[in-house]
Amino acid sequence: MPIDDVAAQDRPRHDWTRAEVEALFDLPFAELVFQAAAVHRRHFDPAEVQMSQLLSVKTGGCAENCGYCSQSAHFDTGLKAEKLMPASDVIAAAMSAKAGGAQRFCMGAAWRDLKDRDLPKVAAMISGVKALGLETCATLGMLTADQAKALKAAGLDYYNHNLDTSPEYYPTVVSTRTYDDRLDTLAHVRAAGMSTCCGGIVGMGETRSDRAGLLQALANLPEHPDSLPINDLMPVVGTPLGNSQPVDGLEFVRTIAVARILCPRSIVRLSAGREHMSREQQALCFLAGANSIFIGGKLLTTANPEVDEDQALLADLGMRPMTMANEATA
Ligand code: SAM
Ligand code: DTB
Ligand code: SF4
Repeated sequence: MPIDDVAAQDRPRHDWTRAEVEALFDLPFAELVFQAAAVHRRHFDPAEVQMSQLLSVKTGGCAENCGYCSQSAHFDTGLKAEKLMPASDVIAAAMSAKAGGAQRFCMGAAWRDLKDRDLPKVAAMISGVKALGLETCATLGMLTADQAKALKAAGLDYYNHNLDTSPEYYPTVVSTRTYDDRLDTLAHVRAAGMSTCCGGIVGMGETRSDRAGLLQALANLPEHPDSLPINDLMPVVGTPLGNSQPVDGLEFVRTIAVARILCPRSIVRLSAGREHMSREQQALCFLAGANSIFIGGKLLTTANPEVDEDQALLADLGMRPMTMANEATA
């Protein structure tokens, strides 16, 4: 194939129709994974995996009613609410995450929106973590345009704000905010010059068409998310989705594969849910184009594989940490 055609085949598209995305989902499994793996190899070294680590810097008591979340004040999940952590404790946790192999440190707060009074403390955490040589990410709920600029100025590289599911299924999962609220915050994050981390959750009782709708919405954003996390629901007792039927493992792999095809240059994260996935399912996800994971034994409030387990998995698969931009010339 002429070089121009090779380049053109993965030109970012922002005009995907639902029918096109559903048609990808409907491909025979091996054909879909083969196509996704081919896209993956054109843009990334398939042996490389980016590693992020999460810390809940403010836990529980959240005013939103996201039906999947352990931290919503609307549900009795038995989680103990905690105040915003001191910046020094967050920086100490980031230091040990770095020692365990993390490349990006993601600070999560159970807030509906960031309050200006908390900005100085959050900014101190961000600049302290950045000074350790880690990439910084935060997920703090809705932001104003000015708050996004302030976080960028403090050294924030990524902001996580998920669309979670299709626009039409969203109101059945959360009713205290709208899809448009999410899109507004994402626009502020892009305008401030930060990278976006934006994805969703499968296994919330949604249909395949909803999964297609989520990926369509992500791909049709003005810019593809820089990081695209696909979470498999961690069912939390006491939440409305605590008894959800788990999504089939092959369907989860399909979701990763379609994300990779729609957003060829995004880092696609095999996010929450690895705790209940086999090594073989995770290997299929990597083959289908996932190239990022959360490491450390805990996500925000729920379990994640231990570091030694992941080291063994990656060694057995012949995979290694992704070369980061700031290391490329070293
Ligand atoms: N409060 C902020 C917000 O909602 O944007 C940040 C924290 S929130 C916990 C970040 C994301 O974690 C959610 O958007 C959702 O996609 C994911 N998440 C939360 N609970 C989850 C669960 N039980 N299983 C899988 N993913 C979950
Ligand atoms: C994302 O998409 N998943 C992460 C991160 N972004 C913030 C959060 C997963 C949370 C899983 C449930 C918990 O541990 O509370
Ligand atoms: Fe609050 Fe975020 Fe949990 Fe929703 S997902 S209840 S906004 S912490």
